[in-house]
Amino acid sequence: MRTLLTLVFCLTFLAICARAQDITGLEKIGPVASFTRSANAVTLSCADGSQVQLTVLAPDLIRVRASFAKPIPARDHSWAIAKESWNTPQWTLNQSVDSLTLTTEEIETVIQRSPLLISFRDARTHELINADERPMMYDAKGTLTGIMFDPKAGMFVAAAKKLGFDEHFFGLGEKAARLDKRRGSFVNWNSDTPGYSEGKDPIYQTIPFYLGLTHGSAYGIFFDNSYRSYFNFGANSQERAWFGAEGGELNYYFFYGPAIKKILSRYADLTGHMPLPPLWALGNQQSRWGYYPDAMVERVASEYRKRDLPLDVIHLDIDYMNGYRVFTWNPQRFPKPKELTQQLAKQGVKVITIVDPGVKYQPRSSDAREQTSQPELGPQDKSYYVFDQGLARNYFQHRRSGELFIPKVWPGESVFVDYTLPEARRWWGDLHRAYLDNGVAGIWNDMNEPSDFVDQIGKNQLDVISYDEGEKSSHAKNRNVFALLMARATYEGLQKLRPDRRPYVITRAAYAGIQRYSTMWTGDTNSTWDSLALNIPMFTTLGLSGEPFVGSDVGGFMGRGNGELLVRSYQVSFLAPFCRNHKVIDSYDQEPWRFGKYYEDIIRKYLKLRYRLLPFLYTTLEEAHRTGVPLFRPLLLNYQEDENTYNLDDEFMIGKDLLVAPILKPDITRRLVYLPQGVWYDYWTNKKYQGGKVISVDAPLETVPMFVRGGSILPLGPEMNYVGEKALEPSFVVYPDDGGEATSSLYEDDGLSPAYGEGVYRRTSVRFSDKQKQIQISLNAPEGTFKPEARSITFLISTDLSPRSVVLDGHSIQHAGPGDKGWSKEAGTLMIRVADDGQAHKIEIQ
Ligand code: MIG
Repeated sequence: MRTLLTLVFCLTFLAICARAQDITGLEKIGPVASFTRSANAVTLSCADGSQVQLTVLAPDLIRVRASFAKPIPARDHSWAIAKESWNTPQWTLNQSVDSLTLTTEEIETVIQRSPLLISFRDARTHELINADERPMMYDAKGTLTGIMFDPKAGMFVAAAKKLGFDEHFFGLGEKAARLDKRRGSFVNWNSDTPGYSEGKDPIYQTIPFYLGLTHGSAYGIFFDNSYRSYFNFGANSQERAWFGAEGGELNYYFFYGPAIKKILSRYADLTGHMPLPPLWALGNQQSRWGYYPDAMVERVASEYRKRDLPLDVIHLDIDYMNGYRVFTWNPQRFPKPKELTQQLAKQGVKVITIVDPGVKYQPRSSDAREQTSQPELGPQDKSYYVFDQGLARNYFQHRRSGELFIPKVWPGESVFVDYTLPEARRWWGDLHRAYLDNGVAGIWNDMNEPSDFVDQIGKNQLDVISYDEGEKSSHAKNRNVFALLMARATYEGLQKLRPDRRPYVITRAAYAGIQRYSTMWTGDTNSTWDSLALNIPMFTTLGLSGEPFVGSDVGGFMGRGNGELLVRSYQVSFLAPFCRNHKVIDSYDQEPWRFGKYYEDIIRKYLKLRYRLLPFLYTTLEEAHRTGVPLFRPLLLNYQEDENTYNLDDEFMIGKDLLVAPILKPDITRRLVYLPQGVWYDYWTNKKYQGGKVISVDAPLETVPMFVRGGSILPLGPEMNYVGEKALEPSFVVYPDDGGEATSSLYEDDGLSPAYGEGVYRRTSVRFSDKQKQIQISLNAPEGTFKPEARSITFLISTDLSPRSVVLDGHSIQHAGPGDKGWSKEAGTLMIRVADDGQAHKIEIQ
């Protein structure tokens, strides 16, 4: 028995090891033979005919591009890159017998000539940040072809880095894994993985960007290669972390912080900043595979209103279409889509429709009639306008043999668009008229890995080629960017069709750069506690990978949930950017009321709180847009020096001010919470804690442990059931730090149009100080040209002080009744309300 067990163990172990690629036998790049220098780059020519180019993009950003056994190709193209021309910063190049050193203000890149090894040092301290463990490698002999999908695609390329003894790894986008990726091994190959759980890899998205963090100092590496790629953070080596891909160039960008926030900003500059979605995208959303006919959709909306539950958006899943034909409406289930969206709009509810990449393969029958001006509403049985047009213009994907590629998806036999064709993208974008004309507010892209029912991993697509700027390149190269380009076509289409509105797109699959076009959700999760617990490391990891607008099906997608799980799930998602309850077809229902009043009441409390916190959420979302720093954060993003935060998978922060520690297991009503250094206030009781330790707190089902950082001022808005129901009259709730100080700012704009990009916004900054019982509040003159309606601003301060008078700009103001301007003191809270007249003000409390 023992030997049998040992055998089973050994075999399992071998199987696991075999999965991880062994790169140690690969050919190493040759030593440097000569080099040339240009205004922004050094190009090394190696003894084996290889070339390496190091380009200085910014003081903290160096690009490394290697071509093996041949010169660097002239074509330099990536769908991920948003910014191609950089103002070259000051840099110098020094050479010695052994090495070349390329120095910017922040990074010292040392290139050892033989063997060719690159290391990055801090230019100020000369401390090592990251170093090659061996020269860059390529699969010259084709030893790794066994794992390759398409030998024509190219050869395996890899870079190995020294693994720090204390190094932690974060990022890689959407991974069903914990926050710290150290000792992990990951693959990127966009895959439809319904019901995935922790450890499933790859799943839907590819974001080949990671952060390394050692003792508070971070660097980032973006390996911009869309082939199936591998990342290994010391999974089977004590010395080595490595990354590689089954083709293409060894092409990576090296970012130096040491602050992670700075790296994320640079990454956003390079791959694009997330534009702001409409404000209502932060509202509560409801979805269900199976919401049909139209009366059912109206029923759900009116149920929400009847029950006084906030709701901004309802999603229509694939059931709205005519025989799953994209850009059509089902004449029986949704005969009058425009009336439906108008009806819902009266209740403040917007509609989002799902759009899959699969276009039904439907050759036109000979007796088909001419199309009407609204082909989306007409019959589709004799001819289907989308197929007809795409075929006539040759926009669909082909196999290498020249035959049309016909995968099987929801409509049955289908075709996919070649989104690498610019005209095809424009055409696809224009097709969205079929939705916008009928009042649809946003688009949900699903199945865009692209999923094919013939096989989930893309075997059936291996010989599909894409135009790719005339290169006619392989599926191996293009699969991982398919969703990025589909989302781009969608975003640009919405922008063109409705230029005065911000596009709102949601996608399942992605490649780096997706944040320019789309938000995301984490696909087909399970209605289980394990799946819920994965939400937090997945959201925080996505945030560290350049995707700030994230969420997961609230309550879980597959399987039957229950009231407790649904409540705990809302206690995570009520602060996630994308808060949408969604459920698979034919499974037990999951709307907030499905498990009874007790649970519904708790869910209502959290949804209402989300709407009160919208000004705070929107302010942090705008920060994500501007700086690339996400709103849903792991603690380490705010406390990078604090090693206690590096493995926290069960707490998160929103912005820098709110810390949440949800319950992620059944039957638990108390938990330990780690609070970083500083002062913290229990959001519910106002009890003050000193951080830098673990505390134990109560967490009955009604309560998610939530703490406010001392030193912050939370901007709150009115309670409401949808965005725009009430005008924003901001209240600032003050939480002073140990020194009695607190600061905050509030960002606002029209919430709908792109005018914020031209300065039509308003940023209000507030400062509070309480020194020796001398309380002062200063309100800066707001920044930006956006003008809200006449309104007041309220300050709420928890204090034991009983003021004699409150002085505004030198004049004492009146004692006020509820709702009036002036001041009052009740139950330990001092309330001060002043007119918001767009001027700077100073308030003193005596
Ligand atoms: O093959 O459109 O992840 O949210 O409800 C399943 C039906 C296709 C997968 C999505 C899910 C959606 C479902 N879709």
